[in-house]
Amino acid sequence: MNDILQAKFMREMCDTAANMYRLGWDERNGGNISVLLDPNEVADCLDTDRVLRRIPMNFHAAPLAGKIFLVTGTGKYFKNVRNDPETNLGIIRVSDDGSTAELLWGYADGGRFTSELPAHLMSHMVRLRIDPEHRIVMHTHPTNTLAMTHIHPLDEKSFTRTLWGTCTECIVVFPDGVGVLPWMVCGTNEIGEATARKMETYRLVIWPQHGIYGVGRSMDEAFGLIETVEKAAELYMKYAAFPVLNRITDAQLDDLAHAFGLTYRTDFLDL
Ligand code: 2HA
Ligand code: ZN
Repeated sequence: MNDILQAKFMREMCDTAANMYRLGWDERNGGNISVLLDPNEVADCLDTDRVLRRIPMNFHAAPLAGKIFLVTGTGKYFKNVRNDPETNLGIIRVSDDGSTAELLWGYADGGRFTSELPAHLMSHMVRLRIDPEHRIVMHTHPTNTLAMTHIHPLDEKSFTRTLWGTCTECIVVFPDGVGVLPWMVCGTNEIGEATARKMETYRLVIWPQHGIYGVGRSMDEAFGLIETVEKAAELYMKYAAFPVLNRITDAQLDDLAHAFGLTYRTDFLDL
């Protein structure tokens, strides 16, 4: 058996949580990450026949039956993940009927998975239908993105257009734009279902005055999407109060999309 703490997926989770904390996005227990694991990589470092605990999920995730996830723990701080992964993280397998999480490793102090598990697993279900190589769901509280939801209209067209307009790389990184939910109570099946519905067309979903979700095939992809939105929101927060003299026009964004061969939300521009 290999040492699970040295597994690539574990190191990547620890490094990512530490990095996000360092960026100031994950105060206290803010934020959560789930990673769909390769069963062979898990079997290299864990006896997958040994279930430590069975934890009810209070929603059904039957399409994910048998799938194994590395998930941050509820009430746990990103700041502490790297120093104590076995307490702050868990590896769960979705039971055959999709209603229970079978704990294979972690949550060593008797803890359990993030309160946002419904949004994570429902988003995994939707994204796996769209992209069989999908792996990561990431939720965090990036400062400027949250600030922007206080002062900018929340319709997806204008929010995306503003982000695209802040700097040239944005439309290249997220040509599919950003989904925006109305403010909702977090941690519920309802916000999970609403988030997953947005994930049918977006890889980024904003929860106003709360945070953001990003998804991807890799940690770098999910993180890179969120990082780019946060950079755009930071720029916006720096210039929003000033008279704007120069901006990227809709025609220029369209030129950029053509130059990069992008399929993008043309309905978010007025061409
Ligand atoms: O896990 O971020 O949305 C703490 C949160 C809840
Ligand atoms: Zn949150």
